Amino acid sequence: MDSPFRQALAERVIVLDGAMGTSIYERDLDVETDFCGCENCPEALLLRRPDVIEQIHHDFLEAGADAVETDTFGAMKHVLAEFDLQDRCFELSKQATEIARAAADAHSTSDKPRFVIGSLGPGTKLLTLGQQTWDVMLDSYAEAARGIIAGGADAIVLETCQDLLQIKCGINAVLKALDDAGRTPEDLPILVSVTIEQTGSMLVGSSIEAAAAALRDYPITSLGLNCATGPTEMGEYIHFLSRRWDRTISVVPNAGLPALVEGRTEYPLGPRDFAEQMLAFVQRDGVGIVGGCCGTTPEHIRLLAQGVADTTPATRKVTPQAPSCTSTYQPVEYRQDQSFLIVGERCNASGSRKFKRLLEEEDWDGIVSLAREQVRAEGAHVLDVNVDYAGRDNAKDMAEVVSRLVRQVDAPLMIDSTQIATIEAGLKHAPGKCIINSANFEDGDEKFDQICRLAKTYGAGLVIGTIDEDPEAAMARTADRKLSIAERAIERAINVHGLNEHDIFIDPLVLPISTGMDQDRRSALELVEGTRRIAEKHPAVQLICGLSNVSFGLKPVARVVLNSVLLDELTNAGMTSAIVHAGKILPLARIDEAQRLAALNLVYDRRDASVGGTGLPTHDQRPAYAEGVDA
Ligand code: THG
Repeated sequence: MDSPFRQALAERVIVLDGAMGTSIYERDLDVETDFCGCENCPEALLLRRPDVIEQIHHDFLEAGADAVETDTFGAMKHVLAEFDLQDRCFELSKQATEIARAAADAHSTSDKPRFVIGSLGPGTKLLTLGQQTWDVMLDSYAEAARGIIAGGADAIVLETCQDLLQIKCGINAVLKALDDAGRTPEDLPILVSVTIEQTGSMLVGSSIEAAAAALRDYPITSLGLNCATGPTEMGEYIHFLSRRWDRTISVVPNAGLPALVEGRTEYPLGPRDFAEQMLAFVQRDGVGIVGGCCGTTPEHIRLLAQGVADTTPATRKVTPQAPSCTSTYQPVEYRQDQSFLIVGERCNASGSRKFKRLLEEEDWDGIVSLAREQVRAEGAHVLDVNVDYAGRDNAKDMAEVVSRLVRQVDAPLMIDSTQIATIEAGLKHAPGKCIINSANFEDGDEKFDQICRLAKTYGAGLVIGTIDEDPEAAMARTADRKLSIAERAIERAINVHGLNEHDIFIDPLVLPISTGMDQDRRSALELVEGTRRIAEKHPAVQLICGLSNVSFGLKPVARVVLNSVLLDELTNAGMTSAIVHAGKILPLARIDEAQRLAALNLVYDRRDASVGGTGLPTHDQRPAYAEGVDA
């Protein structure tokens, strides 16, 4: 069931109103009597001067706006708290929405229905910079959203967003408020509008590419830009969205780049130029929502609405972004052209003595350096982060490490823990799109489901290991079991939890090969074969493994050779990603031929051939299923 607002969006370009903030401050209002002493709190006007807000709505509707935004930009509890109004969050949000509703209804006709969009701004605290916690912000946005829903809004916009973590939090808050009210984002759509500064990124540093990649799996109806600059400066980003964002795009610029003139902020773009530049977005980029931010007046909106009525929007041809995770700053595609997705293994308390020591010493800068080294010197695309360590508060450590890495290292994070609380602590601090490592069926469906829900809530990819409840053989040791557990996992993650196939990383599990135990000798070849079968049947899922596990117990030089040779076999079989010590993977050309063949003998469990290089095996000695592997 589509909402009237969504129907309208499907049929025509929607014109929003112009500036609320600058329209208020243009009026000669008194801080004490009109704002109740709350300077810079537009919501405070609702207490004694609702007529001002009503008039502003009326002026924009009269000018031809299809929709007005509520006076709730700062109506979240944590912002109202700065004026000691936090207890009135719901009431003010509802009242503001009712005022907009009444104005919109008064101007609605059957061929021009008018809409009310509940506005939620960024607040005054940045989550990613640690100025507030996820939980407090979630609660705060949810309360304001409840008021907006109760007041009868047609949609909710998270606007002027400066921080992807805040957007993820805000979306979850609105979803919660909708759910509490028995509503859904289908019948009350969520719109997201980010602010790209003149620097070319959001305040926290995210590019528009990162924003689009990190937000695409959320149930939002539109993505676009507002504030900071005029239309011209937004051109490049809107053009990107036009080609790569497969839903509606919104453009809500200021009336040009603000300039400080004699102590006053002035917006240089007049109504005619503003409308002209905006119509170019409709004609060229096929944007579906246009409107004005700071400095735009009813006259700007009048000319815009008139122009839109005579303009045919471009038909867009969208090629969605390749499936990606993101750092705070940039996306990183899951499928790398000339390589596998290299996940650096060294930020792991049980996988690196150095990291463990840094963690014990709480040397956070040292941890940042180790992370940077993997990216800069070793070529890691993504960083695995695992702080599981007996005797420490793992969730606290994860929060600490992640909050530093997301600011200081430009690589997406793989949040690695066996504990749900530790994983969630990491996700609550990461603005970008992470990958969770990992879920499995060892403890049955319930824990698997909990982790899938984390992936949905925080917008993350998910590694799933081929382990199930079977007490005899929990970890799949044969290619058959690897495939069958992988299929159970893929089916459940997609059909029960709505994850994308491309966001699932199946880990067919590498077990150490040379333990001396007979059953372990086949572990690498079962892995290669399992990888091949999973990749063949599910070409869209990602395949990953913790490569270094295979060579536990061997001498360091032997580990480098075995890991590198196995990796080559795996990538040829369809492995797309691996957790590795990136600096210790050698290209095959740099491995001595005898050592390479010895490693292959180990991988394929060719017991008759001597490990070490004499009596080199031929391809004929390889098992049948290794045919076609370019060894
Ligand atoms: N699958 C998934 N995640 C995983 C694993 C996996 N995460 C952890 C692990 N396995 C992958 N990471 C490592 C990290 C380090 C080592 C092995 C696997 C390792 N470290 C050296 C050692 O223990 O000998 C220590 C090196 C040092 O101290 O510097 O081998 O399979 N999904």
